[in-house]
Amino acid sequence: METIGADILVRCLAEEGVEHVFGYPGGAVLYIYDAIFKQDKFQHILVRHEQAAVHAADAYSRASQKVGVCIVTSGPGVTNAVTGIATAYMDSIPMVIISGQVPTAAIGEDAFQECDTVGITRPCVKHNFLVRDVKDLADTLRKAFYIARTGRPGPVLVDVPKDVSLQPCKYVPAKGEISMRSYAPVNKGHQGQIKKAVQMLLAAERPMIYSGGGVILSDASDELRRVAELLGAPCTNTLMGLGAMPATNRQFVGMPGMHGTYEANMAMQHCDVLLAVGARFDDRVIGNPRHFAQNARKIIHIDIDPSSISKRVRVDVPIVGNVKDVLIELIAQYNAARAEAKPASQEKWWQQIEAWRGKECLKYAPSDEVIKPQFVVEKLWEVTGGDAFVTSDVGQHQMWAAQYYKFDKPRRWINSGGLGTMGVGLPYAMGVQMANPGSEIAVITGEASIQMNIQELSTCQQYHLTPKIICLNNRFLGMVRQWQQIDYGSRYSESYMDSLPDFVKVAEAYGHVGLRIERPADVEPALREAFKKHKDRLVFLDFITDRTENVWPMVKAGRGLTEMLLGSEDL
Ligand SMILES: Cc1cc2nc3c(=O)[nH]c(=O)nc-3n(C[C@H](O)[C@H](O)[C@H](O)COP(=O)(O)OP(=O)(O)OC[C@H]3O[C@@H](n4cnc5c(N)ncnc54)[C@H](O)[C@@H]3O)c2cc1C
Ligand SMILES: Cc1ncc(C[n+]2csc(CCOP(=O)(O)OP(=O)(O)O)c2C)c(N)n1
Repeated sequence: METIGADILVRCLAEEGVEHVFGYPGGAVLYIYDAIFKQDKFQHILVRHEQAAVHAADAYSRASQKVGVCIVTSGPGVTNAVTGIATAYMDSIPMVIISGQVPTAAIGEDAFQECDTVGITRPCVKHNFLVRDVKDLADTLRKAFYIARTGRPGPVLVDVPKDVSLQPCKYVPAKGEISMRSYAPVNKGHQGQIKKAVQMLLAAERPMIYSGGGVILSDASDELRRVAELLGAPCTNTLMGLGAMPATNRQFVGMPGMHGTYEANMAMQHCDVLLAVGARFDDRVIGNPRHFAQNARKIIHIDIDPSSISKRVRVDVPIVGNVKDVLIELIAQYNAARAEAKPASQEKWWQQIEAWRGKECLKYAPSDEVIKPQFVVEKLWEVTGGDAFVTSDVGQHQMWAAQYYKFDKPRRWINSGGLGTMGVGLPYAMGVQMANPGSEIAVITGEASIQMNIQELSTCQQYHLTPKIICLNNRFLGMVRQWQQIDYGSRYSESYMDSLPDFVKVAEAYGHVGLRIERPADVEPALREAFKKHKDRLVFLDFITDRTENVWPMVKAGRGLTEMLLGSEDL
């Protein structure tokens, strides 16, 4: 039956099993919105700013493993969305962004609300398409979903000119899985390479597992835990991998890197075999690469993207493939091989790790007078039984959340690692709740970050979204202030937060509950009130915290991974 482009688009989304779409309308997408009005397969969530639509769709994916979907209009709709797209791209999140475009005949004419969407987004998408003919629309959308979720995942944008959404065409349902000659990601790892890795691991006296976001994206947390048990090795999770190995497991040594634990960084530096799984040797993780290379160790690197391998650090055994497939094969081969070759003893290695752990690098000075931000996160963990979905913004609060909320499950910790985008916290919570209705959700944020998308309190009211906002209010751009204190002679250039609103009143104005907490003794009761008494309300908890608390440990930019500052006494 003949229909129009907009209707085909909507049917393709339903075909992909899409249940939620985040978006904001405008002239170029009005036929699409008209088709949305006439369907009942998915719910559209109207945000208050396009940036938030992309972040919400991104978090929807992070929390559910589905492809997130959003729709924006041409011109400013697209440019507003770019920060969200780049954020998802840096963290390899599968998403499809549908953007409206001016009619094909007007492209290049400086038409009203025209921008070169394909050009603007090219460096921050996995792929993008401009659909010029309605006959290509369905196939293009199917390819977009396929590219977004396979291989190294990422955002894919489909630009749809207004006339294409109106052109008549026949809708033909999809026939089987897409195949593309020019795009064929490899899932299974090379058997010979896996064998080499197994031999190396069997001989290792100081093995170390360094796992990252790729484990979560590949849904391979169970396999990771099995490998860790089999090897008996310590395991660290990057900021993007938290929850893949349960934080309460004895073999977990904390996060590595700039604000990682002493024991994780020492083990990364001093191991003899490093098994890197779905992690990309980011500069915030390995510190100065020359310092990292000083210690001789063998590196095995499992990654689905060949371009990630030996990009920042030369590796000895590259294994290109999907983490889950490769770990399953590695477990089988390891079990078969260890019958003949006994693994080397790790007794001394574990004595050393326990000695490093004994430094208790995350210990902080408690206070009865002023609220310590770390204390709030610890209490949040207790009150939520360690089982909440936690989104965060970017800054010191993000690091305290990562350090003190012990994530035992994957996809519970939702934050922007690669781009480090302030303003994601609240829209991320919206996406998480749409994907997991009924779950407890906390947004750990700062008084600066929350103001970057605070208008979304209105979206939360409309769709009855009820995250608990934990604002660690230090009246500073805290992370900037910390760097200025340490590296710029305490010259606090423009890093204070003046003229702050009364967040309690702001929350109330949007129809929510607001609480201000100023004393340590009130922290736990306030959290209980928010999560129990106001279970079905959005609660904004404004915690007035210690102004000058710093995040420790810290590896300064450019320094070696083990050249750590453990506290202000090291300054
Ligand atoms: C203020 C701030 C401070 C930070 N400090 C730290 C810090 O102290 N420590 C820290 O760890 N991070 C820190 N980060 C985060 C850091 O910037 C990086 O985002 C993060 O370290 C990258 O994590 P990752 O290596 O796990 O890679 P990701 O970005 O998660 O990349 C995943 C890798 O896995 C691969 N992959 C994806 N899917 C698959 C699959 N199915 N199979 C196989 N491979 C796959 C990808 O190709 C990629 O190479 C900080 C960020 C901010 C904003
Ligand atoms: C969009 C954006 N602009 C600027 C920055 C740089 N930046 C990183 S952390 C930070 C301060 C964050 O302050 P706040 O939200 O109050 O959190 P705190 O560090 O105090 O916990 C800034 C400005 C950023 N990451 N993102």
